[in-house]
Amino acid sequence: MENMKFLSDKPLYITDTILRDAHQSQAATRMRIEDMLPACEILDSVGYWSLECWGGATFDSCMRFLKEDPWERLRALRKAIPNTKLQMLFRGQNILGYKHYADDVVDAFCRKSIENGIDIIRIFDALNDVRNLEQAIKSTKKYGGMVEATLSYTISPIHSEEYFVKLAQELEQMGADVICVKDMANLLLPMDAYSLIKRLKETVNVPIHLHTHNTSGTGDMVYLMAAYAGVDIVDTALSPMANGTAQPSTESLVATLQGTVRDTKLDMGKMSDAAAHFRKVAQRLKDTGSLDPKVLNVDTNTLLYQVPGGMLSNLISQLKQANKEDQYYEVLAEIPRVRKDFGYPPLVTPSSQIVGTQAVMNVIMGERYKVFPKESKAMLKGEYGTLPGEVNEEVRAKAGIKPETVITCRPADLLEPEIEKYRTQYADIAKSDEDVLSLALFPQVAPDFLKWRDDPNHEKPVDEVVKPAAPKQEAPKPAPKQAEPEIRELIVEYKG
Ligand SMILES: [Mn+2]
Repeated sequence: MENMKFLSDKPLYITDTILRDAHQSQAATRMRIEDMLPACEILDSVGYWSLECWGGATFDSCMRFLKEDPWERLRALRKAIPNTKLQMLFRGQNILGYKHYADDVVDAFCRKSIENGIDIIRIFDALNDVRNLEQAIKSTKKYGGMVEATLSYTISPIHSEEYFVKLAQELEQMGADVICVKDMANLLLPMDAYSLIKRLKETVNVPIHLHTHNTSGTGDMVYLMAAYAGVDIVDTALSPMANGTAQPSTESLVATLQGTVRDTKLDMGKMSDAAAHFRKVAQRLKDTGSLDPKVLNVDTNTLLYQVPGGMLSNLISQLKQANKEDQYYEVLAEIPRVRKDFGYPPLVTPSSQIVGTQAVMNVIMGERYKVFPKESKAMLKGEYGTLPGEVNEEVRAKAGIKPETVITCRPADLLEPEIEKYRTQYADIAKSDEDVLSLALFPQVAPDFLKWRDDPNHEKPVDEVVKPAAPKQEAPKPAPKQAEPEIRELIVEYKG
């Protein structure tokens, strides 16, 4: 140990993801508010820096699968957790949806999130186009929230350490209170983590928050090396839903650092009590088939193909549906090629769905780029922002996009204010501004949900029990009406 020196002497702060990313990554975001509330008092007393509990896929999942009002969930959590900061994940100009929204919608969403109980908003953009973070950063600050501006970490010829250090400087200048390194696919290796965190600490003044998963089995080592390099905060999950596609376990890291200068000072006894509760929840999710134990295995394909773990399981189920399971490895090999043609976007919602779907189409159609889902075209046209690297112009031409029509301004500058339009459109079903936002983000799901919610005779859904060995089941979806396939219909629930 003589050669290893901590580059910080402050306690390491912990964000626990048990209420959001842990079950999003392991159990298709199926944890319900009833699973959370009994443990809230104890979670609130552990001493966490924050609890991640909202945003990401939880909003969609609440309405689509659980028949829960996501806003009501947030208010219930805030009431039950009065002392610990509550944190959410926010996709920049995409908010919690899959397309760009106008600035007034982004502003209203930040405002309502904070009013209903959120303290910290982690804001990312799939392409790391900082213009897509501008409005969310501005609005979060305006309503008194803390901004965690985020680097979507990936590996490519474009994404060097230098690239991320420069990006972090930019985000600090834009007003970030904290910089998050979001390694959604567990691609950041321990030695690279040490080097990157050290550089970031030397370059920016705001705290650095590291987020990884344990998909490829390196997560604990990543956090230990980052702790040595002086990272301020890391994301872990309580042990019952830790590891595999979720975060490394909180208790293991806390124990590792005990007695060092970076001792987290978190209460192991209280965490053990909270874990006893979530073990039961994890068991229920296993019994109902939402938590497939396969996600707990180390999957080193992530390291080989640079594809997030959740994306792999989705590819398998998509190929099964198309009866093309035998082409799994062809699709895996096609993903990096599509990614290169598209200018190396990091693979995170929604770019992971877009690149993944395009790769599936390229393989199962028997001809590359015979079909372009409309989201692929939008991405190549610049509608999601500037792609990090050079786009293959032949591919762009095949998609029918002329180079001179590619959008180079901030995409949201082309959008007129939308919130009044939504308010009018949904006047008959929206009971609040929060409802208007739910409807604006999920027009296919929210109307039915709100009708169900406001029906005094509605029945609570019962868990559909899936045999443990059976594949995950999705709610039946209406057949797509468009001529072009819709991402959402083809590939659902990639995890980010
Ligand atoms: Mn994540």
